[in-house]
Amino acid sequence: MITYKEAQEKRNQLTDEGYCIIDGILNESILSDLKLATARIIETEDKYTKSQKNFGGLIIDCPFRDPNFARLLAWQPTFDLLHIMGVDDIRWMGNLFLINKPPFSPRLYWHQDWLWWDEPVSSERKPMQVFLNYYLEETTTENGCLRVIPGSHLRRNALHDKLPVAHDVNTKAFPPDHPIFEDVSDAVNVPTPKGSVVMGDARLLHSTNANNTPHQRTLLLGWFLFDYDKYPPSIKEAYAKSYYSKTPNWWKGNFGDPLKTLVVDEATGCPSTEVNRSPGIYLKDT
Ligand SMILES: O=C(O)CCC(=O)C(=O)O
Repeated sequence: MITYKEAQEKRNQLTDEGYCIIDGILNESILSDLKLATARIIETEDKYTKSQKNFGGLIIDCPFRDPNFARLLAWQPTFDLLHIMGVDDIRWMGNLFLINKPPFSPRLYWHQDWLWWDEPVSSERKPMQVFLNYYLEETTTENGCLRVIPGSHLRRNALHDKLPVAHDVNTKAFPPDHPIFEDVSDAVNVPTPKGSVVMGDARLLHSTNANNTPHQRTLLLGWFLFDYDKYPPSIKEAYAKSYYSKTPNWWKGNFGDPLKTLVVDEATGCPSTEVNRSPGIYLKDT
């Protein structure tokens, strides 16, 4: 179990650098169940994976395809840790992306995922929307581990001006020497042991290495909102409009019960902010 001091160090790293890694958060029991669940989906989606090879593999939003995904999304050791890290009122955005990098597949492109760049809160240090990447296999620079640019969630980087709007792009249209795949000098690799979780601020520039091995590697990525009670009403409303309706598709039986308290609030009718994925004046130069 992580100590209070270690949890504060993780919290500081998430705030200052935009990410942190916690090893050994998943035990063997849930890991083997998740491996079986994801293997079944990967097999069914084989055609998709093959057709999307240039996109770095399979990326599919599938929270309701297996009850073990509910177990993962409400994983108590993660929530216990987040509370020690000082995170309150955690909500779930209703998604879980299975990301599978097949053998010998290319890099994922540089991008950030913050949706509300018109909002002044975008320049604040505290993490708001955070990805939790649960790695089911060990990742290394050889099999395509995550890369990040520490601090790029708070400070403008040369790459920001060269990148197209994230997830709007057909990466097949970009040659391998395009800046979205660039080897920037301030990037760091984030190798992970299996069963670890990487937490990342939605504003952080991130990508992955290519998988240059004959083995696939898989992770499950869920988006969470930290300290949701402190969000500006315009952002809460925007999440309500985009994500509230995704969550009533609960699993059969009571698997999803622990997640019900994590759903974002319903829309209230107050003015909501519009999606703007491009950092503007609220991303500072220094
Ligand atoms: O593949 C990974 O390790 C991370 C992928 C990721 O964070 C993303 O697709 O945004």
